[in-house]
Amino acid sequence: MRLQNVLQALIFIWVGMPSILLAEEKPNIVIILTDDQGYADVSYNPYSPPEVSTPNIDALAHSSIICTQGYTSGHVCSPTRAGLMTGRFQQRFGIYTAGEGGSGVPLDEVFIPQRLKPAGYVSGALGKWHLGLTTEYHAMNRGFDEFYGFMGRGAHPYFDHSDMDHPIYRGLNPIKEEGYLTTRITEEAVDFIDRHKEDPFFLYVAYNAVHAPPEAPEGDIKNVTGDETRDTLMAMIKHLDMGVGEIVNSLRKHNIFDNTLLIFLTDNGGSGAMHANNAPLRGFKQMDYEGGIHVPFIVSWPAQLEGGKKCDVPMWSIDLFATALDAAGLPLPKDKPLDGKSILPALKGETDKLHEELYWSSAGEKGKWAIRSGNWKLVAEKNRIELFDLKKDLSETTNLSKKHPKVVTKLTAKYNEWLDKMAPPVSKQEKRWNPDATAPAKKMSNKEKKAAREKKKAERIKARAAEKSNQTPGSLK
Ligand SMILES: [Ca+2]
Repeated sequence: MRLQNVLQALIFIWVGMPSILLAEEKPNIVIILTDDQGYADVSYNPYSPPEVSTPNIDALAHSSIICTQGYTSGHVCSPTRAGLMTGRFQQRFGIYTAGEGGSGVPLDEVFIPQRLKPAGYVSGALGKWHLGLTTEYHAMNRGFDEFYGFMGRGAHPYFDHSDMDHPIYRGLNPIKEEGYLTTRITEEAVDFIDRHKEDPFFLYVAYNAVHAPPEAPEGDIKNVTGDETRDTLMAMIKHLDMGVGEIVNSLRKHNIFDNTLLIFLTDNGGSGAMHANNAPLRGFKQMDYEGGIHVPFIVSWPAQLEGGKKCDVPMWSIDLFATALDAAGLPLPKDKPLDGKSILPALKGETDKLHEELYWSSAGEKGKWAIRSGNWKLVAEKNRIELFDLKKDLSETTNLSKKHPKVVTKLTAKYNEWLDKMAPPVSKQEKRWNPDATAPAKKMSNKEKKAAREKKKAERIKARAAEKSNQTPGSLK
């Protein structure tokens, strides 16, 4: 080799080195998303009742930053997931309800792993997908390199995986599976970390625990509260907590915990049907009171964030996309601009505000929506609007709408302005609740009555046909 070539080679190595080093320093990103877990069903919450014991989640919380004002963008499973995976208001692409999200996120939306891939990230999704049932909406076709879990519907049995209409998949292939699903998801997470410890990776662990059905290994169900569902829920939480512990241990074992951005949160508030406890918050899943949308939210990244702290800045699940890009040193996309923001500046104490407003809407059918602006929050259902001051009244006990009508008017206008920019619901339900749609019919002639009956019949036939082709059971959230 001539001297000039040697020099050129040396320069090449020298210039190339920083980027190689940088590539090695890219953090792993792990999102643990639990399902329907109560706000007080983590024992680090001082309001947690005595039967709740989550030692592993507590240990993680105490070494991390506890985000005390962490929200999800939906009060049920699928809309939250759609917002989380796209970093955008899910209403931007017409998803307001679980049925709409479960039928599939429009294919022109971009998911987190698609943006991380160019930076060398390998991505895995585990557990519950609930963002479309058919192949084109499968995690493997939305940027993930690996998938283990089930695709559609909110619920999946924990022990019996024999229903091959709704199978467990590995990658794109349905598999015959055995074992307690929470444990299986944990094993898959640990295996993923073992195999990819040398790469920067993005691991999305979407436990279906502790969503219905209430099922746990028999020996773990202790008669503690006198409430069988609650006791079963505790056993389910025990396995979920063990899973979080194993994921953390696995990262520690490989010496990659410090440079892993790990976010733990729940997809919506605890479920009333599962006897969850959301203290001190009001309400449950499917509501826009705090108990439906304000969730356990923990962020760990020892290499960059000082742990053992709390962050009181309002933030939400939609922010995780921008946060992942920020952590990976990647630019924000210009196409499909994100509505979420990186939460890292808030976690580092560099800002005390990320969003002027947070919005919730499940569109017209149920007529539920909410907006949070500073400490004010409006919660609406049909024509009832309540106003709360969350700073003084986190439990939303005192409706201040009569005392502060101007605040109600201002926030209602802001909500309407926001909703105007959102897409119509993909299910064709109305965007806004329409009181006339359910009003009793005025006096009609027999001829008019007959015409109305025929119109309704045609609509029913059409809806049934749409439901058939959609294949998403509307009752499952
Ligand atoms: Ca859920």
